[in-house]
Order: sequence, then structure tokens, then C-alpha cells
Amino acid sequence: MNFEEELRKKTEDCERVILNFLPCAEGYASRVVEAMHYSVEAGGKRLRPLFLFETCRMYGGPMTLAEPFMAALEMIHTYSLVHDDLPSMDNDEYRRGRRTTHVVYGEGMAVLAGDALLNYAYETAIGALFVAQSEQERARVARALRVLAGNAGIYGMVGGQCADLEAEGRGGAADAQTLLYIHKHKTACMIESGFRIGAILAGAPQEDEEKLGKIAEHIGIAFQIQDDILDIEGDSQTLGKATGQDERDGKSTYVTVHGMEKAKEDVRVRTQEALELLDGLSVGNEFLRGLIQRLMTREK
Ligand code: GRG
Repeated sequence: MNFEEELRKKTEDCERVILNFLPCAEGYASRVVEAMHYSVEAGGKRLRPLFLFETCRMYGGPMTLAEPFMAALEMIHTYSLVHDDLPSMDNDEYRRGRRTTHVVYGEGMAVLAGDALLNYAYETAIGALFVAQSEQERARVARALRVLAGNAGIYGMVGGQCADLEAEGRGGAADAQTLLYIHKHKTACMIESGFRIGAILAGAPQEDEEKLGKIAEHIGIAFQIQDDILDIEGDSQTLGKATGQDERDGKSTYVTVHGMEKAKEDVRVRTQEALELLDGLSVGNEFLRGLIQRLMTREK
């Protein structure tokens, strides 16, 4: 199997896991559950659960613990996209190649669908405590829950989004240091959750867990820089969302602060740093290596 086939197969596997954990639409809450399904089933690259699966697998961890966390991570990621697209935030009409949740279900229901996804993510991940086979596994699940919540919250993604909104309120201008804070927290933290939770659940050596955290930071920042590049040079059809949004909103991005050439160079440098750290782990993962390389040239 070549890399592209393997990626497609693994993405489909992740997709199955995620969809399996979604709730059934019934009773008075059925409309919000329908909106949850709509936003999750729209697709997406499923990168964060894929990172979680791969790091857990490389240390021989139990998939029974990894799967609820894979689904939970994607639910949190999807909630953040649903809320980010709202008229009070970025006001976007297209995401993942289809109309955004608030366009289809109305703004109130989209807020609720995001809230529901966030809550259901924790309900789902907590489920791992009940399938853990030993005290040691339960302790790992507890640590993983702390990483999941911490990286999504005020010291993670929400903190990054807060700094981003404030920069927009100042007319979009963010200096290089603020921009790095935004990228690290808004984008890299959720990627870090994938890498670290997989390692924690599998009981990876502490040294490796720390290296995986650094790998995730490099990849997360490179991923966001590439996102800023694609907003200028990308194709909206391929991306499944409109381009030119940052310019429309007068936002500072890695490209406006550092220039296109440096932005491209930094994607390359951070990817290289991540690959070198990957080589220093106590176990290898060729697929992960291929995936990290592939992200450097991603077009969506
Ligand atoms: C509302 C708390 C809150 C946070 C929103 C995720 C986010 C923070 C905003 C979305 C806009 C954006 C550019 C975020 C940076 C992270 C990013 C590039 C998200 C898109 O991730 P992909 O490309 O999306 O993995 P898919 O659709 O493939 O899952």
C-alpha cells in the first residue's frame, strides 16, 4: 500500500470511530443532535484523531482507550469550527465544502450544537474510565482527560481565540510575539492533544511524551502558517471554504507579519525540526513521518 492509500484508509477508520460515538437523534433534543451530526459528518481531514491513533499505536497502547478520546477530540475541534464560523466571530458561510451549521440550522441552534459537541466530547472521553482494565490504565485516562480539557480551554485553544479576537478589535494588528501566542494556542494545542494523549494512554516513556509535545508544537505552528498561506494562494474549491478571508477581515497573519517567502521557509524549517525530533523517539513510525511531510505541501 502506498502512502496515499494508507492515509485514505486510516482517515476512513478514524471517521468510523468518530461517527460511532455520536449520539442518536431522538425526543426533544433531536434537532440539536441533527445539527451535531451535520457538522461532524461534513468530513474534514480528521488529523487530530489520526495523530492520537498513531501515537497510541506506536507504543502498543489499547485502542479501547484511544477510540473515545479520538472521537472526543474531533468533537471539540468541530465545536470550535462551528462557533468560529458564527456571525459574531468570523461569519463564514462555507466550511468543509458545505454550508456552515448556522446557515443551515440558524444561529441559536449552531451555538447549541457547539455547546452540545463540547459537552458530549467529555461524556465520551470519560467513558474510557469505565473500560480501563486496571488502576494504571485509569490513572492514564485521568491524565489524558486533563490534557484534553486543558488544551481546549483558557490555557489552550480558547485562550488563543481570545487573543485573536482582541487583536481583531484593535484593527487586526498583532505583533510577531502575539501572533505566535495565537498560533500556539488556537491551533497547536489541539494538535498537541492528539500527540500527547495517544502517548499517555499507551504509557510511553516521559522523555518521548515531551518530545511528542515539541513535535506537535512545530507541526501546529507550521499547519497554521500553511493555513495563512492557503488563504492567499489556495483554491476555495479544494479547501471547501472561501479564501481571502484574512484580508477581508484586515487580520494580521504570518504572511502579513513576516512576508510570504519567510512564511514558506518557516513551514519547511518547523517541519524539519519535527522530523528530527521524531527520529529521536524510542520507537519509529514511518506513516507519521510521511504524514508530517505531507502536511508541509497540503493544499486543503
Ligand atoms: C471558537 C473557542 C473557539 C475557537 C476557534 C479552530 C478555531 C478556534 C478557529 C477556526 C479557524 C482557524 C483558522 C483555526 C486554526 C486551526 C485550523 C487551521 C483549523 C482547521 O483545521 P483543519 O484544517 O480542519 O484540520 P478540518 O475541516 O480538516 O478538520
